[in-house]
Amino acid sequence: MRSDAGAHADGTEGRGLAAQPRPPSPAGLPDQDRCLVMGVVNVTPDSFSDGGEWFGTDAAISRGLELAAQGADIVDVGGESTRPGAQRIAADEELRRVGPVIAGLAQAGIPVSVDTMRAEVAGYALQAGARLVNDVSGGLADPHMSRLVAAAGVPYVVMHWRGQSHDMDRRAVYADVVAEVCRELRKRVDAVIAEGVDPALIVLDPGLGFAKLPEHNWSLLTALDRVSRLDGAGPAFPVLVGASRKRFLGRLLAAPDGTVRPFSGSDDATVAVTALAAAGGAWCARVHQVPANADAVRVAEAWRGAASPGGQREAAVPGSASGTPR
Ligand code: PMM
Repeated sequence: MRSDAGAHADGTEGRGLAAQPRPPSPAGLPDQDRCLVMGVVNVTPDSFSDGGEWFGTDAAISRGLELAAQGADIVDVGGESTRPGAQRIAADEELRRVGPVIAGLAQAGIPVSVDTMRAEVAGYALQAGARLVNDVSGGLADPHMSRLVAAAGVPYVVMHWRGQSHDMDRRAVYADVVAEVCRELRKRVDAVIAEGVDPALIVLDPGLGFAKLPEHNWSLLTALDRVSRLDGAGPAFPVLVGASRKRFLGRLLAAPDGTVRPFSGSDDATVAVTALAAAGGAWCARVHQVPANADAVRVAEAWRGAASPGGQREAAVPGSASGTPR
């Protein structure tokens, strides 16, 4: 007798990496026949992954322009570090950091997202031209955020989050991480919809590294289809994955003596995760280094195309022609 293992809520059988169709982009954002690439500009002196590198308006704008030229579909601008143990900064300082950078990039025609937990900062960022609010707290840090996003009618990233960075590591306790993350995200989705956010504008994010141990991150990465449907049979939400330069990659790549690989040495591993997540149906990968990730999402799309019913579909690569010998 056939086992039900691998059967999905929508009746499709598990087909490995290419099992699930990818939901389209929310209105107002780039839509491609592949996973998108979000390039990161942290306008902070102390972010875990690139702190200090782009601290300053001119340096940050130049970096954002460079990321877009390298193939970023969206540039994510943040002014507050969320590295484990980080303390919060004042809202006016956050605004001072991100406001001119967002304005400069938006004026250049680049799709910009603002990475903030504060409604006040999000409001100014939207006025400056941001098209997406990326809230790592999923609306929990600021009770005004959902209403602001609802009134603005812009896409909203709702990330799984259990509390501020200064003590998030002690919250990394799960009996079944995928089920619990889906359940907690479901509560946030219901709450923001109740505040008026259009479900069609919601993007989900499992919150890799936020109150997660390495094993939690890996479990979530291999269950993106469950995250996308919040472990139920409802419609799929687009899923954003932020694995880039996170500690779990540095730990995976530790030297034989146990020395954790520095974050800048995990860019190749980030590309591998991007390829796997994109092949698994992720909508967007948030990364610090764009070029190889832009290649990876195209490889993944070719993989998905070949694995889909009918197979052998060409990836949407400019200049590619079906039947061209390789
Ligand atoms: N991670 C960081 C910051 N913002 N936003 C989303 N949506 N998802 C993430 O995983 C995420 C994020 C922390 O990374 P960084 O400070 O090294 O950029």
